[in-house]
Amino acid sequence: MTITSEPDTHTSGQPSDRLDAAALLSMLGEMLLIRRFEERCAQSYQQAKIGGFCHLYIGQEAVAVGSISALRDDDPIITAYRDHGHALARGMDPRLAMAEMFGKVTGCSKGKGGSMHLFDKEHHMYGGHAIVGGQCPLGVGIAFGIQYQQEDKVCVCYLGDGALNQGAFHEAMNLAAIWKLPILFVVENNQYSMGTHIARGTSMADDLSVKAGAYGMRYAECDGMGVLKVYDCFAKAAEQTRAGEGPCLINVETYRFKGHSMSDPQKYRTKEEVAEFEEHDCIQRLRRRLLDRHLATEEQILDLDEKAKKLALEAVKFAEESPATPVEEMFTDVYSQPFEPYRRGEAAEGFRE
Ligand SMILES: Cc1ncc(C[n+]2csc(CCOP(=O)(O)OP(=O)(O)O)c2C)c(N)n1
Repeated sequence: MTITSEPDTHTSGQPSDRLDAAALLSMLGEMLLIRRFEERCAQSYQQAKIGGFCHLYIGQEAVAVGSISALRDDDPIITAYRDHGHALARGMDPRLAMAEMFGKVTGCSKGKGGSMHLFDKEHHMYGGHAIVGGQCPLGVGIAFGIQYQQEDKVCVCYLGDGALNQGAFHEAMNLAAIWKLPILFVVENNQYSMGTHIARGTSMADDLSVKAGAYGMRYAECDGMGVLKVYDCFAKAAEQTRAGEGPCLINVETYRFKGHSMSDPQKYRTKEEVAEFEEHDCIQRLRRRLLDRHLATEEQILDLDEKAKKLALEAVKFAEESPATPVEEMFTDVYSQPFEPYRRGEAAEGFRE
């Protein structure tokens, strides 16, 4: 499977054939919002307004937007720390996402999670997890809940290619397979795990289907620089899982245009390599398709971009003007039960009763 720079052409009879111009423009708008939002994140980080870690999703927007567009609104998703794109594609208010990164009390996790722990229960986005592969068993738990309560939902669990080599991933794959859980494991295969190329750190890197085969699980793969390719792949995989066919491992080939995190000198790859992948930019591919097929005008697309820039700027303003998270918040939202072992007295007594 190779990444191409073709403007999202594909054979007919695909689920995306049913998407009209408005739906395609909406997908383009979401990808633009993620891109512009992240450019503001980078700027704010450089201005020391964002602390801690910050991992940009720029280049990978088609993965979150294409996959989430193919799901139902209440299908739960869970991901790793490169989570801004998933949160926005899921419908999180960009202001809450930015305020979270600024450590403000108005953030989606009251400023206590930061960039790596965006969370939005209302939009069925269950994090943002910093431990590589840690979201996989959690995703299996969500999928088990769906099955146990006989709900008509599919959980989507995103992971980086680096997580393929974590024990947690394999334990999660095993349980999902033997219990036939409604979950899609999605490898956002951007080829690098920090500075390690997948070919150097992962066995059978050129054929990840063997990882699914080892667990008797379905496997699919798609070009992650084409939002409609991603959409088609997920529409089919989700439909099969919803029909009771169990989990699926999906390998989405993509590329991150920026460093692993904000502090990455990128000595492990050449500028030429990055430039080559930038030629396949998912935003440009969908833009070209819309223009070539006369589904949108240049002006409409520019308007969308202006809107995205405005929303990103408003998010920064909102975050800047919000109050910092007060220190007392350190002890709230730690346990779901009112048992707080670091506090003696009434709360703990009440819980024991
Ligand atoms: C269990 C664990 N080991 C190591 C780390 C340090 N670490 C943070 S990100 C990362 C690379 C993961 O790469 P990948 O899964 O491919 O995701 P990507 O950054 O490409 O999105 C590592 C090793 C960690 N967070 N958790």
